[in-house]
Amino acid sequence: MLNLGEEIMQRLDVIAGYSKAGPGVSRFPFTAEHEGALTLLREWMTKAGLEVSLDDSGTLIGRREGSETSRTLLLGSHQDSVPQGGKYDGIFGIVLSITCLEYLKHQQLPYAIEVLAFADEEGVRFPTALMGPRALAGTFDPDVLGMQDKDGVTLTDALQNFGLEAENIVALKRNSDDILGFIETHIEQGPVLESKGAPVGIVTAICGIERWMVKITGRAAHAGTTPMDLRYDALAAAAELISYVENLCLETEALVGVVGWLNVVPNAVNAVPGEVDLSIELRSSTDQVRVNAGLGLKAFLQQLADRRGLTASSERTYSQSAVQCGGELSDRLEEAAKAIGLKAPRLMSGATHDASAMSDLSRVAMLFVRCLNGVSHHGDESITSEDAGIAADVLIRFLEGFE
Ligand code: HGY
Ligand code: MN
Ligand code: MN
Repeated sequence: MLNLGEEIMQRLDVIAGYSKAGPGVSRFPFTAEHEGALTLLREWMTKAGLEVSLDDSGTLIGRREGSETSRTLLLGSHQDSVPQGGKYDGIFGIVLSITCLEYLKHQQLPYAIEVLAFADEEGVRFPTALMGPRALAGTFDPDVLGMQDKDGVTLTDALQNFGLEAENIVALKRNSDDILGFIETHIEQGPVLESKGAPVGIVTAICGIERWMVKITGRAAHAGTTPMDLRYDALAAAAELISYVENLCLETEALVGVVGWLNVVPNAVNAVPGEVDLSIELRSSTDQVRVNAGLGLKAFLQQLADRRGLTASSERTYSQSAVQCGGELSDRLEEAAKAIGLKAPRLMSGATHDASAMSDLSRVAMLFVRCLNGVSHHGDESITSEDAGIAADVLIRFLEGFE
Protein backbone atom coordinates (compact mmCIF):
# COMPACT_ATOMS: atom_id res chain seq x y z
CA MET A 1 0.00 0.00 0.00
CA LEU A 2 1.35 3.43 -0.93
CA ASN A 3 -0.80 5.15 1.71
CA LEU A 4 -1.92 8.08 -0.42
CA GLY A 5 -5.41 7.85 1.07
CA GLU A 6 -4.81 10.27 3.94
CA GLU A 7 -3.34 12.91 1.60
CA ILE A 8 -6.29 12.54 -0.77
CA MET A 9 -8.84 12.80 2.04
CA GLN A 10 -7.15 15.86 3.56
CA ARG A 11 -7.18 17.59 0.18
CA LEU A 12 -10.85 16.74 -0.33
CA ASP A 13 -11.68 18.17 3.09
CA VAL A 14 -9.93 21.42 2.21
CA ILE A 15 -11.45 21.81 -1.25
CA ALA A 16 -14.93 21.03 0.13
CA GLY A 17 -14.66 24.41 1.85
CA TYR A 18 -15.19 26.07 -1.53
CA SER A 19 -18.96 25.85 -1.36
CA LYS A 20 -21.95 28.13 -0.99
CA ALA A 21 -23.13 28.38 2.63
CA GLY A 22 -25.43 25.65 3.91
CA PRO A 23 -25.40 21.90 4.45
CA GLY A 24 -23.17 19.72 2.27
CA VAL A 25 -21.21 21.06 -0.69
CA SER A 26 -22.78 23.41 -3.23
CA ARG A 27 -20.22 24.36 -5.88
CA PHE A 28 -21.55 25.39 -9.26
CA PRO A 29 -19.64 26.22 -12.43
CA PHE A 30 -18.16 29.66 -13.09
CA THR A 31 -18.74 30.94 -9.57
CA ALA A 32 -16.49 32.21 -6.78
CA GLU A 33 -16.57 28.72 -5.28
CA HIS A 34 -15.40 27.25 -8.60
CA GLU A 35 -12.59 29.83 -8.80
CA GLY A 36 -11.49 28.98 -5.26
CA ALA A 37 -11.41 25.26 -6.03
CA LEU A 38 -9.34 25.94 -9.17
CA THR A 39 -6.79 27.86 -7.12
CA LEU A 40 -6.19 24.78 -4.99
CA LEU A 41 -6.18 22.40 -7.96
CA ARG A 42 -3.65 24.64 -9.75
CA GLU A 43 -1.43 24.52 -6.66
CA TRP A 44 -1.63 20.73 -6.39
CA MET A 45 -1.14 20.23 -10.14
CA THR A 46 1.98 22.45 -10.01
CA LYS A 47 3.27 20.51 -7.00
CA ALA A 48 2.83 17.34 -9.06
CA GLY A 49 5.06 18.83 -11.74
CA LEU A 50 2.24 19.37 -14.24
CA GLU A 51 1.96 22.18 -16.79
CA VAL A 52 -1.31 23.92 -15.84
CA SER A 53 -3.75 25.70 -18.17
CA LEU A 54 -7.45 26.64 -18.19
CA ASP A 55 -9.35 26.13 -21.44
CA ASP A 56 -12.25 28.30 -22.55
CA SER A 57 -14.86 25.73 -21.50
CA GLY A 58 -13.58 26.08 -17.93
CA THR A 59 -11.60 22.83 -17.84
CA LEU A 60 -8.41 23.08 -15.77
CA ILE A 61 -5.75 20.92 -17.42
CA GLY A 62 -2.57 19.60 -15.79
CA ARG A 63 -0.21 17.98 -18.32
CA ARG A 64 3.03 16.03 -18.15
CA GLU A 65 4.94 14.94 -21.26
CA GLY A 66 5.86 11.37 -22.13
CA SER A 67 9.42 10.13 -22.64
CA GLU A 68 8.59 8.43 -25.94
CA THR A 69 5.35 9.85 -27.36
CA SER A 70 3.10 12.87 -27.11
CA ARG A 71 0.05 10.59 -27.34
CA THR A 72 -1.88 11.31 -24.17
CA LEU A 73 -3.80 9.38 -21.57
CA LEU A 74 -6.51 11.56 -20.02
CA LEU A 75 -7.58 11.33 -16.36
CA GLY A 76 -9.97 13.41 -14.31
CA SER A 77 -13.60 14.17 -13.52
CA HIS A 78 -15.81 17.17 -12.61
CA GLN A 79 -15.30 19.86 -9.96
CA ASP A 80 -18.94 20.85 -9.62
CA SER A 81 -21.53 19.42 -7.21
CA VAL A 82 -25.28 19.22 -6.91
CA PRO A 83 -26.90 21.60 -4.39
CA GLN A 84 -26.00 20.47 -0.85
CA GLY A 85 -24.13 17.53 -2.32
CA GLY A 86 -21.25 15.51 -0.96
CA LYS A 87 -17.50 16.04 -0.74
CA TYR A 88 -16.56 13.29 -3.18
CA ASP A 89 -18.79 13.17 -6.27
CA GLY A 90 -16.54 14.27 -9.15
CA ILE A 91 -13.81 16.09 -7.26
CA PHE A 92 -12.51 12.80 -5.81
CA GLY A 93 -11.41 11.66 -9.29
CA ILE A 94 -9.53 14.91 -9.90
CA VAL A 95 -7.73 15.03 -6.55
CA LEU A 96 -6.87 11.31 -6.67
CA SER A 97 -5.40 11.64 -10.18
CA ILE A 98 -3.31 14.69 -9.24
CA THR A 99 -2.04 12.98 -6.08
CA CYS A 100 -1.10 9.85 -8.06
CA LEU A 101 0.85 11.96 -10.59
CA GLU A 102 2.62 13.72 -7.74
CA TYR A 103 3.72 10.27 -6.52
CA LEU A 104 4.95 9.50 -10.07
CA LYS A 105 6.51 12.94 -10.51
CA HIS A 106 10.09 11.68 -10.87
CA GLN A 107 9.17 8.49 -12.73
CA GLN A 108 9.32 8.67 -16.52
CA LEU A 109 6.42 7.18 -18.43
CA PRO A 110 6.48 6.65 -22.20
CA TYR A 111 3.18 8.49 -22.83
CA ALA A 112 1.88 11.92 -21.88
CA ILE A 113 -0.81 12.34 -19.24
CA GLU A 114 -3.36 15.09 -18.58
CA VAL A 115 -5.57 15.52 -15.55
CA LEU A 116 -8.82 17.28 -16.51
CA ALA A 117 -10.95 19.16 -13.96
CA PHE A 118 -14.20 19.72 -15.85
CA ALA A 119 -16.33 22.69 -14.83
CA ASP A 120 -19.86 21.35 -15.16
CA GLU A 121 -21.05 17.75 -15.19
CA GLU A 122 -24.16 18.05 -13.05
CA GLY A 123 -26.03 20.51 -15.27
CA VAL A 124 -27.51 22.14 -12.17
CA ARG A 125 -26.80 25.83 -12.84
CA PHE A 126 -27.62 25.73 -16.57
CA PRO A 127 -30.01 23.27 -18.30
CA THR A 128 -27.07 21.69 -20.09
CA ALA A 129 -24.05 19.71 -18.96
CA LEU A 130 -20.74 18.16 -19.97
CA MET A 131 -19.56 21.27 -21.85
CA GLY A 132 -15.90 20.47 -21.13
CA PRO A 133 -15.82 16.86 -22.35
CA ARG A 134 -18.04 17.76 -25.30
CA ALA A 135 -15.65 20.56 -26.30
CA LEU A 136 -12.73 18.09 -26.35
CA ALA A 137 -14.81 15.48 -28.19
CA GLY A 138 -16.04 17.97 -30.79
CA THR A 139 -19.69 17.37 -29.85
CA PHE A 140 -20.23 20.73 -28.15
CA ASP A 141 -23.41 22.50 -29.33
CA PRO A 142 -22.88 26.31 -29.33
CA ASP A 143 -26.66 26.75 -29.01
CA VAL A 144 -26.35 26.00 -25.29
CA LEU A 145 -24.39 29.24 -24.81
CA GLY A 146 -27.66 31.19 -24.78
CA MET A 147 -29.08 29.12 -21.93
CA GLN A 148 -29.72 31.00 -18.71
CA ASP A 149 -29.41 30.18 -15.04
CA LYS A 150 -32.19 31.00 -12.55
CA ASP A 151 -30.92 34.60 -12.31
CA GLY A 152 -31.08 35.11 -16.07
CA VAL A 153 -27.29 34.94 -16.52
CA THR A 154 -26.47 33.31 -19.88
CA LEU A 155 -23.76 30.69 -20.13
CA THR A 156 -21.84 33.09 -22.38
CA ASP A 157 -21.94 35.80 -19.70
CA ALA A 158 -20.94 33.34 -17.00
CA LEU A 159 -17.93 32.27 -19.08
CA GLN A 160 -17.04 35.91 -19.79
CA ASN A 161 -17.24 36.81 -16.09
CA PHE A 162 -14.92 33.87 -15.46
CA GLY A 163 -12.39 35.30 -17.94
CA LEU A 164 -13.22 32.79 -20.68
CA GLU A 165 -14.11 33.28 -24.34
CA ALA A 166 -17.15 31.24 -25.43
CA GLU A 167 -16.35 31.55 -29.12
CA ASN A 168 -13.08 29.63 -28.62
CA ILE A 169 -14.81 26.52 -27.25
CA VAL A 170 -15.54 24.90 -30.61
CA ALA A 171 -11.79 25.01 -31.43
CA LEU A 172 -10.94 22.91 -28.36
CA LYS A 173 -11.70 19.68 -30.22
CA ARG A 174 -8.89 17.14 -29.80
CA ASN A 175 -7.67 14.73 -32.48
CA SER A 176 -8.69 11.19 -31.42
CA ASP A 177 -5.40 9.86 -32.81
CA ASP A 178 -3.55 11.82 -30.12
CA ILE A 179 -5.56 10.32 -27.26
CA LEU A 180 -4.82 6.93 -25.67
CA GLY A 181 -8.01 6.93 -23.62
CA PHE A 182 -9.86 8.52 -20.70
CA ILE A 183 -9.87 6.96 -17.24
CA GLU A 184 -12.35 8.40 -14.75
CA THR A 185 -12.09 7.43 -11.09
CA HIS A 186 -15.36 8.16 -9.30
CA ILE A 187 -17.31 7.13 -6.21
CA GLU A 188 -19.92 4.50 -7.02
CA GLN A 189 -22.80 6.58 -5.64
CA GLY A 190 -24.67 3.34 -5.04
CA PRO A 191 -24.64 0.32 -2.66
CA VAL A 192 -23.28 -2.46 -4.88
CA LEU A 193 -19.56 -2.43 -3.96
CA GLU A 194 -20.42 -2.14 -0.27
CA SER A 195 -22.80 -5.11 -0.58
CA LYS A 196 -19.96 -7.12 -2.16
CA GLY A 197 -17.37 -6.02 0.39
CA ALA A 198 -15.30 -4.63 -2.48
CA PRO A 199 -13.35 -1.35 -2.15
CA VAL A 200 -13.14 -0.79 -5.91
CA GLY A 201 -14.99 -1.91 -9.03
CA ILE A 202 -14.77 -1.61 -12.81
CA VAL A 203 -17.66 -0.03 -14.71
CA THR A 204 -19.21 -2.06 -17.55
CA ALA A 205 -21.60 0.61 -18.89
CA ILE A 206 -22.83 4.11 -18.06
CA CYS A 207 -26.59 4.54 -18.24
CA GLY A 208 -28.34 6.69 -20.80
CA ILE A 209 -30.51 9.50 -19.52
CA GLU A 210 -33.28 11.79 -20.71
CA ARG A 211 -35.06 14.66 -19.01
CA TRP A 212 -38.51 16.06 -19.77
CA MET A 213 -40.16 19.30 -18.68
CA VAL A 214 -43.95 19.02 -18.38
CA LYS A 215 -46.55 21.75 -17.97
CA ILE A 216 -50.12 20.86 -16.90
CA THR A 217 -52.65 23.69 -17.11
CA GLY A 218 -56.08 23.54 -15.43
CA ARG A 219 -57.94 26.30 -13.75
CA ALA A 220 -57.18 27.91 -10.39
CA ALA A 221 -60.30 28.17 -8.26
CA HIS A 222 -61.55 28.74 -4.73
CA ALA A 223 -60.96 25.55 -2.71
CA GLY A 224 -64.25 25.90 -0.84
CA THR A 225 -66.84 27.18 -3.25
CA THR A 226 -65.90 25.12 -6.31
CA PRO A 227 -67.73 21.76 -6.50
CA MET A 228 -65.41 18.74 -7.04
CA ASP A 229 -66.95 17.89 -10.43
CA LEU A 230 -66.34 21.44 -11.70
CA ARG A 231 -62.65 21.53 -10.91
CA TYR A 232 -59.69 21.44 -13.31
CA ASP A 233 -57.05 20.58 -10.72
CA ALA A 234 -53.58 20.59 -12.28
CA LEU A 235 -51.91 19.09 -9.21
CA ALA A 236 -54.33 16.16 -8.96
CA ALA A 237 -53.51 15.43 -12.60
CA ALA A 238 -49.79 15.72 -11.84
CA ALA A 239 -50.24 13.20 -9.04
CA GLU A 240 -51.60 10.69 -11.57
CA LEU A 241 -48.61 11.38 -13.83
CA ILE A 242 -46.11 10.90 -10.98
CA SER A 243 -47.69 7.53 -10.12
CA TYR A 244 -47.57 6.57 -13.80
CA VAL A 245 -43.81 7.27 -13.92
CA GLU A 246 -43.20 5.27 -10.75
CA ASN A 247 -45.28 2.28 -11.89
CA LEU A 248 -43.75 2.31 -15.38
CA CYS A 249 -40.27 2.08 -13.85
CA LEU A 250 -41.31 -0.57 -11.33
CA GLU A 251 -42.72 -2.68 -14.15
CA THR A 252 -39.96 -2.12 -16.73
CA GLU A 253 -36.66 -4.03 -16.43
CA ALA A 254 -33.53 -1.81 -16.47
CA LEU A 255 -35.51 1.44 -16.24
CA VAL A 256 -35.42 3.96 -13.39
CA GLY A 257 -37.11 7.34 -13.26
CA VAL A 258 -37.96 10.22 -10.97
CA VAL A 259 -40.04 13.38 -10.79
CA GLY A 260 -37.39 15.45 -9.03
CA TRP A 261 -38.69 19.00 -9.42
CA LEU A 262 -42.22 20.41 -9.27
CA ASN A 263 -43.72 23.90 -9.16
CA VAL A 264 -47.38 24.66 -8.33
CA VAL A 265 -49.33 27.82 -9.14
CA PRO A 266 -50.80 29.53 -7.15
CA ASN A 267 -49.45 27.14 -4.47
CA ALA A 268 -51.90 28.37 -1.83
CA VAL A 269 -53.53 26.25 0.88
CA ASN A 270 -57.00 27.39 -0.11
CA ALA A 271 -56.78 27.40 -3.90
CA VAL A 272 -57.28 24.66 -6.46
CA PRO A 273 -53.92 24.46 -8.34
CA GLY A 274 -54.29 25.92 -11.79
CA GLU A 275 -50.85 25.10 -13.17
CA VAL A 276 -48.05 22.62 -12.46
CA ASP A 277 -44.58 22.44 -14.00
CA LEU A 278 -42.52 19.36 -13.28
CA SER A 279 -39.40 17.52 -14.41
CA ILE A 280 -39.22 13.83 -15.28
CA GLU A 281 -35.93 11.97 -15.61
CA LEU A 282 -35.62 8.47 -17.12
CA ARG A 283 -32.45 6.33 -17.11
CA SER A 284 -31.55 2.97 -18.56
CA SER A 285 -28.46 1.04 -19.68
CA THR A 286 -30.52 0.22 -22.81
CA ASP A 287 -31.35 3.24 -24.98
CA GLN A 288 -34.39 1.59 -26.61
CA VAL A 289 -36.01 0.94 -23.22
CA ARG A 290 -35.50 4.56 -22.22
CA VAL A 291 -36.73 6.03 -25.52
CA ASN A 292 -39.84 3.83 -25.51
CA ALA A 293 -40.58 4.87 -21.93
CA GLY A 294 -40.32 8.53 -22.90
CA LEU A 295 -42.75 8.08 -25.78
CA GLY A 296 -45.14 6.18 -23.51
CA LEU A 297 -44.98 8.97 -20.97
CA LYS A 298 -45.86 11.56 -23.61
CA ALA A 299 -48.87 9.51 -24.79
CA PHE A 300 -50.11 9.00 -21.21
CA LEU A 301 -49.84 12.72 -20.48
CA GLN A 302 -52.03 13.60 -23.48
CA GLN A 303 -54.66 11.00 -22.55
CA LEU A 304 -54.61 12.23 -18.93
CA ALA A 305 -55.14 15.85 -19.98
CA ASP A 306 -57.95 14.96 -22.37
CA ARG A 307 -59.73 12.85 -19.76
CA ARG A 308 -59.54 15.62 -17.15
CA GLY A 309 -60.33 18.50 -19.53
CA LEU A 310 -56.89 20.08 -18.95
CA THR A 311 -54.12 21.03 -21.36
CA ALA A 312 -50.58 19.66 -21.13
CA SER A 313 -47.28 20.21 -22.90
CA SER A 314 -44.03 18.26 -22.64
CA GLU A 315 -40.55 18.78 -24.01
CA ARG A 316 -37.57 16.45 -23.89
CA THR A 317 -34.92 18.92 -22.75
CA TYR A 318 -31.92 16.62 -22.42
CA SER A 319 -30.78 13.20 -23.53
CA GLN A 320 -27.57 11.21 -23.40
CA SER A 321 -27.04 7.72 -24.81
CA ALA A 322 -25.80 4.78 -22.75
CA VAL A 323 -22.05 4.16 -23.08
CA GLN A 324 -20.35 0.76 -22.92
CA CYS A 325 -17.05 0.73 -20.97
CA GLY A 326 -15.05 -2.39 -21.66
CA GLY A 327 -11.98 -3.44 -23.53
CA GLU A 328 -8.29 -3.10 -22.81
CA LEU A 329 -8.45 -0.14 -20.43
CA SER A 330 -10.97 -1.86 -18.17
CA ASP A 331 -9.04 -5.13 -18.32
CA ARG A 332 -5.84 -3.32 -17.35
CA LEU A 333 -7.60 -1.66 -14.42
CA GLU A 334 -8.78 -5.09 -13.30
CA GLU A 335 -5.23 -6.47 -13.62
CA ALA A 336 -3.88 -3.54 -11.58
CA ALA A 337 -6.38 -4.34 -8.83
CA LYS A 338 -5.42 -8.01 -9.00
CA ALA A 339 -1.73 -7.02 -8.62
CA ILE A 340 -2.56 -5.73 -5.13
CA GLY A 341 -4.59 -8.80 -4.30
CA LEU A 342 -8.04 -7.44 -5.12
CA LYS A 343 -10.84 -8.91 -7.22
CA ALA A 344 -12.56 -5.81 -8.59
CA PRO A 345 -16.19 -6.61 -9.50
CA ARG A 346 -17.68 -5.29 -12.72
CA LEU A 347 -20.82 -3.18 -12.39
CA MET A 348 -23.10 -0.82 -14.33
CA SER A 349 -23.23 2.87 -13.51
CA GLY A 350 -26.71 4.26 -12.82
CA ALA A 351 -25.14 7.71 -12.65
CA THR A 352 -23.90 9.51 -15.73
CA HIS A 353 -20.35 10.83 -15.88
CA ASP A 354 -17.90 12.90 -17.88
CA ALA A 355 -16.79 9.61 -19.40
CA SER A 356 -20.20 9.43 -21.07
CA ALA A 357 -19.26 12.41 -23.28
CA MET A 358 -15.55 11.57 -23.49
CA SER A 359 -16.49 8.29 -25.21
CA ASP A 360 -17.07 10.37 -28.38
CA LEU A 361 -13.35 11.27 -28.32
CA SER A 362 -11.67 8.06 -27.18
CA ARG A 363 -12.12 4.73 -25.45
CA VAL A 364 -13.07 5.21 -21.78
CA ALA A 365 -12.91 3.22 -18.57
CA MET A 366 -14.09 3.95 -15.04
CA LEU A 367 -12.77 2.87 -11.68
CA PHE A 368 -15.45 3.01 -8.97
CA VAL A 369 -14.79 3.39 -5.25
CA ARG A 370 -17.12 2.11 -2.56
CA CYS A 371 -19.19 4.69 -0.72
CA LEU A 372 -20.88 4.35 2.66
CA ASN A 373 -24.49 3.10 2.40
CA GLY A 374 -24.40 4.02 -1.29
CA VAL A 375 -25.32 7.59 -0.34
CA SER A 376 -24.51 10.36 -2.82
CA HIS A 377 -25.80 13.76 -3.95
CA HIS A 378 -26.09 14.44 -0.21
CA GLY A 379 -23.89 15.80 2.58
CA ASP A 380 -23.70 12.30 4.10
CA GLU A 381 -21.70 11.07 1.06
CA SER A 382 -18.69 9.28 2.55
CA ILE A 383 -15.69 7.13 1.58
CA THR A 384 -12.80 5.82 3.67
CA SER A 385 -9.18 6.90 3.34
CA GLU A 386 -8.28 3.19 3.06
CA ASP A 387 -10.46 2.84 -0.04
CA ALA A 388 -9.11 6.12 -1.45
CA GLY A 389 -5.60 4.72 -0.93
CA ILE A 390 -6.52 1.46 -2.63
CA ALA A 391 -7.92 3.33 -5.64
CA ALA A 392 -4.69 5.34 -5.84
CA ASP A 393 -2.64 2.12 -5.71
CA VAL A 394 -4.72 0.65 -8.55
CA LEU A 395 -4.40 3.78 -10.70
CA ILE A 396 -0.64 4.05 -10.11
CA ARG A 397 -0.11 0.42 -11.06
CA PHE A 398 -2.27 0.95 -14.13
CA LEU A 399 -0.21 4.00 -15.15
CA GLU A 400 3.14 2.29 -14.50
CA GLY A 401 2.14 -0.71 -16.58
CA PHE A 402 0.39 1.13 -19.40
CA GLU A 403 2.02 1.74 -22.78
O1 HGY B 1 -27.11 12.71 -12.56
C1 HGY B 1 -26.09 12.03 -12.58
O2 HGY B 1 -26.13 10.82 -12.73
C2 HGY B 1 -24.76 12.69 -12.44
O3 HGY B 1 -24.46 12.77 -11.06
N1 HGY B 1 -24.77 14.01 -13.04
MN1 MN C 1 -20.27 12.72 -10.68
MN1 MN D 1 -23.37 13.79 -9.48
